[in-house]
Amino acid sequence: MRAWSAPEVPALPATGPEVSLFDHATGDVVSTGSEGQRRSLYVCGITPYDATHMGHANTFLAFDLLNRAWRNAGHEVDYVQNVTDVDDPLLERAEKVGVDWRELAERETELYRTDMEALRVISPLVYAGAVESVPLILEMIGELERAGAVYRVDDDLYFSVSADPRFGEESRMSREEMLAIFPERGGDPDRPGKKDPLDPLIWLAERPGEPSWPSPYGPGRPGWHIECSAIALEYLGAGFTVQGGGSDLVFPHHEMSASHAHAAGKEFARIYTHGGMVGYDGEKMSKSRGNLVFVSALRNSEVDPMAIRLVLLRHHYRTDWEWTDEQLFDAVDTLADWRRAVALGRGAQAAPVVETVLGALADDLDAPRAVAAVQAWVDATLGTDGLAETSDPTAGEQIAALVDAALGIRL
Ligand code: 5CA
Ligand code: ZN
Repeated sequence: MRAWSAPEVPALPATGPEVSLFDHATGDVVSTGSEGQRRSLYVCGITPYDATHMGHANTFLAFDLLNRAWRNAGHEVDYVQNVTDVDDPLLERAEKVGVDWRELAERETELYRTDMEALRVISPLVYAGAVESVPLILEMIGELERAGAVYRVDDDLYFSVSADPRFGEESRMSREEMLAIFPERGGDPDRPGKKDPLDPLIWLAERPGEPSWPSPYGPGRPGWHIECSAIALEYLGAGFTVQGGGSDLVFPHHEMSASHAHAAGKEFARIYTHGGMVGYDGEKMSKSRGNLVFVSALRNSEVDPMAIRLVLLRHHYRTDWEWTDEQLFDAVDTLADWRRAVALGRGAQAAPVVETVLGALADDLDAPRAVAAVQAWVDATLGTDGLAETSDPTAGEQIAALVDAALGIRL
């Protein structure tokens, strides 16, 4: 599937430090460094039945910061993202609004692409839909079947979590916690005939009126977790660097995706990292609750996407927070100051700011610290009467390049 156009990213004069990141599986901030120059990232993408909201934007921006931090540290980055273009919520919404599910998915995916472009998010090298990935998914189900990890309930196929001795390593949840969350996140613990209530569906036999694809197991469609497992392993290979997504995916989604790989005798990600949940009006922003602030709606009312980006960057990616319009108004004013300061050309010394910003981002993507360092430079530059002896003749240019390359904000 086509991704979106990548923004131009200026090269920086300085190289950033090696990046460290919080890993959910170990509970520690760990180095993302490993052998070689390549780093690889898989981020769980949208289910395209509605427009991109601030929660989605926050997650994709967090991993855009990682992509940028790696590039600024001199690495090449293989970035893959999926789009869940066939799944229950998409089919339900299509039915409800009387639109063909393919048309709904294509329309919302296209809107998402324009939102990502406007927010200057670097596009993935591979943007893979579930539908186009059915052959890969069937191959992986075959591998799991040969490993004895698959069984039938009626005509549906389930994955046996007991086939993975490492099951639970990613989320580090107790069985009780898993059992409590599983039904809220698409699981069906009570279905008769399952070997373990936590076993997830990997192939759903054709239901009347729903799309299906032929398979050796009968016509049907893929389960959700196997989609990400198969796509990540195909395009990034076993043992890729980071699996990313929002914290709503810690369990079961990322646990099951990893488990499928383990049961097939493969490593999955080295590090599991999650963005915090963005709320609005007291609750997690979600399509099912309907408490949404859409990126496209703000863009349609002439809001500068760079101001949206700045609002998100002012929160550490791992924290949960609430969107308010005041933060947006404030970001609009801040951006105006930043633009005024870099337009002066000459300003306070830029080199220490470059070092602080790259260092903050390499330290578990500490964007608020990076933003504060830029703000301090802006305050010093705008507060300077005339040209101080220590002023830097090309500071404006350097800071603009830094803010663009590291934070993704074009001034
Ligand atoms: N297609 C699946 C992932 S394979 C999915 O979760 N789709 S989604 O459209 O519901 O979410 C897309 C991405 O945004 C996921 O990484 C999800 O974790 C993240 N996300 C969803 N809601 C929020 C929110 N309120 N705050 C932060 N991130 C969110
Ligand atoms: Zn996923």
